[in-house]
Amino acid sequence: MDDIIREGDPVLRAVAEPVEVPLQNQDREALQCMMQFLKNSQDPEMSAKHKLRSGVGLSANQIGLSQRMFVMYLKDDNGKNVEYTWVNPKIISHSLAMVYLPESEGCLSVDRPVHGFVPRYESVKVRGFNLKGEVITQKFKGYQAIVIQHEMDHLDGIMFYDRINKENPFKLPQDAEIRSLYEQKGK
Ligand code: SB7
Ligand code: NI
Repeated sequence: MDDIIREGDPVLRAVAEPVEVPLQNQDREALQCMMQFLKNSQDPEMSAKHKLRSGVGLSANQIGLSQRMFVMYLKDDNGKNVEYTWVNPKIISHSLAMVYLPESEGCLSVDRPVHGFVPRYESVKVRGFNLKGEVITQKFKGYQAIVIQHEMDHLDGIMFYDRINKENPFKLPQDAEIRSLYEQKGK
């Protein structure tokens, strides 16, 4: 955790630079290291031994690299572990409908609880490069879409709490269809 950059550091507020593709060895190694961190953070023994906070995503500026890349390691809808490495990702389309996590979001770079709703698109289509430098286009919905948008925000110097309503943290946008991630669609 000592290597994770915390809020207050300007690198978290900078717009990260595009990554050279095909990937340089050092960039590939950084991504592999970030992925290993996420896996360790979710491994009970490893996380206890090294006092790690569990994380499902990590962007490069959170380890001090102002580059447009991040990793994700989480369970898909079938409970299967999936891993993604994204380099120079772009959201090429998204739903109009939005969702929020009722328990709010957290961030490895933020050491305090932050309450409030963070509106996110319910689904996003992302195009970018993977670790091998291949172009990938993939659609994400629900929790994975929320995590993707949290990480993409990091690349633009945006923190999740920037998107929480300042007057009332639990006020939802009026101009969008929005529901809790755990509520049925169309409710
Ligand atoms: C809840 C947690 C995350 C994203 C969206 C909702 C990831 C937290 C770990 N990170 O700080 C990644 O940037
Ligand atoms: Ni974060």
